Amino acid sequence: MQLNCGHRLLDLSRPVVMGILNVTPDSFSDGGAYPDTAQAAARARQMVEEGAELIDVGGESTRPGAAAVDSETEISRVVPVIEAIRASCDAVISIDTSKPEVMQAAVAAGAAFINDVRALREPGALEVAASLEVPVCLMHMQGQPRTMQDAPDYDDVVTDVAAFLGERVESCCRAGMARERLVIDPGFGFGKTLRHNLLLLNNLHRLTEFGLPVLVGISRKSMIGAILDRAVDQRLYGSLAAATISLMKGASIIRTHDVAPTVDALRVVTALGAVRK
Ligand code: YH5
Repeated sequence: MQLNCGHRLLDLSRPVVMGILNVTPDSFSDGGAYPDTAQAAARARQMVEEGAELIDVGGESTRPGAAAVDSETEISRVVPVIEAIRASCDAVISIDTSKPEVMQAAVAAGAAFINDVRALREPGALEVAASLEVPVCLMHMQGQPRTMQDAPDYDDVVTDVAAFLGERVESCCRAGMARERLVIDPGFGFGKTLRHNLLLLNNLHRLTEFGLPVLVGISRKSMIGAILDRAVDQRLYGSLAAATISLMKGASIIRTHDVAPTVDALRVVTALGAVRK
């Protein structure tokens, strides 16, 4: 499987690592109102050197309780960073947004992949994403970020998530998007209890039945914290175990904060392919 990202083809016959680059004000060490562009681009280059092929640039926090931002604010955060990354390395830049205006501005600035935790359900997002002709990751989320962890509820979480993603894939195709440009993601932690997350991880192979690449984001998330009873800065080893399981159950793209350790873990899994017995 390959993913056509305009200036680059992503080869999905081996695992691809997506490095996370948050450009929300609270994610930068200087604590200033705007993230420092040079600092963000340097972090992106470091992740690329460590083996990331995709850099996921996000200017909206989707953590429970985070304040909403308007599209102008989000654009002013992400566009300078995308331009700086594009000018200094050839990784594929992913824009983590749900807003059509931000998708448009980010792709114009050099992003070649859209990562939408709302799976193009915001008004206008489907049409704009279709017109931009870049790959899109469709993620499952139950509810809205502010309240999604209040009372997550499913008949059968794996079947429900698969049905949702299937419906979104159909909507995208009806809007004129090429099926070959779609990626799906169960959305770990987005309106899910620990039990829901574990059921999704253990049955991840069922999502590969769409014949589309599966992206997984578990890095440092609360499910790792809950299993291990560890704070967010102590979740690396647990996250590596989850990344390893994800790959063995069919994931193609792993979204992570910790690129170098994740690349090593995934290389160990990939080594099994050389013996096939
Ligand atoms: C995802 O799974 N997640 S943002 C809380 C944490 C640690 C990490 C409490 N965007 C995903 O990364 N996009 C996010 O510790 C995503 N898939 C895709 N496609 C949440 C996040 C995080 C939240």
